[in-house]
Amino acid sequence: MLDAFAKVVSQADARGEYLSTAQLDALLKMVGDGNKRMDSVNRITSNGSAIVANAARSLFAEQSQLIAPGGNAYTNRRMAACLRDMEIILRYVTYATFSGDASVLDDRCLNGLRETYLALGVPGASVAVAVQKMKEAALAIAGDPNGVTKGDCSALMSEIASYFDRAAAAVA
Ligand code: PEB
Repeated sequence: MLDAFAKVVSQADARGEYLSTAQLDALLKMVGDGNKRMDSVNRITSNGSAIVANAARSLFAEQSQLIAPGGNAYTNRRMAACLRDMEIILRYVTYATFSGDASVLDDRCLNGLRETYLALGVPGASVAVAVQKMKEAALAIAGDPNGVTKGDCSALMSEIASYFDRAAAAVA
């Protein structure tokens, strides 16, 4: 598991080189923008259950076969498993956001998830839709300029979007 710092160090170490000025500058910028990153994680985390519940409601409104008898989210047990899965994925997206690197998301959440869903008969494409819905809600909350110092968060927002896209692509 890497973060943005460990990744640069391990790449340099593999080549037996010192860290380059460009690498140091990029990390310096990340530290300088650290409050934006932590504010985003805090906002997504504290709105986690609403993000999950609203995305799930919207998914089931669009794909009602999932909650009809025989559907993959039919019965309270499967519904609970589905909401839990969405919460797990959202949580790992916040870890990746915090560390500025996707490896924790890849290694501990997405690795083998497609195969797990195939084996369970969980429709991966529907999970991907749910993840995209969580992405929209999370970006609206994290990127809301009200209540914080206004600034340019576009790079961070696209980074966060890329973690959701990665999760959706891993199961679709
Ligand atoms: C992944 N999900 C399920 C299971 C596992 C995961 C391992 C099987 C074990 C169980 O039921 O608890 N677990 C989950 C995850 C990690 C992990 C992401 C990462 C670390 O450890 N069904 C739908 C929707 C979708 C869904 C499309 C969006 O119709 C999910 C939610 N996942 C779903 C369902 C089950 C499941 C299990 C319904 C139960 C399937 C079943 O038992 O038939």
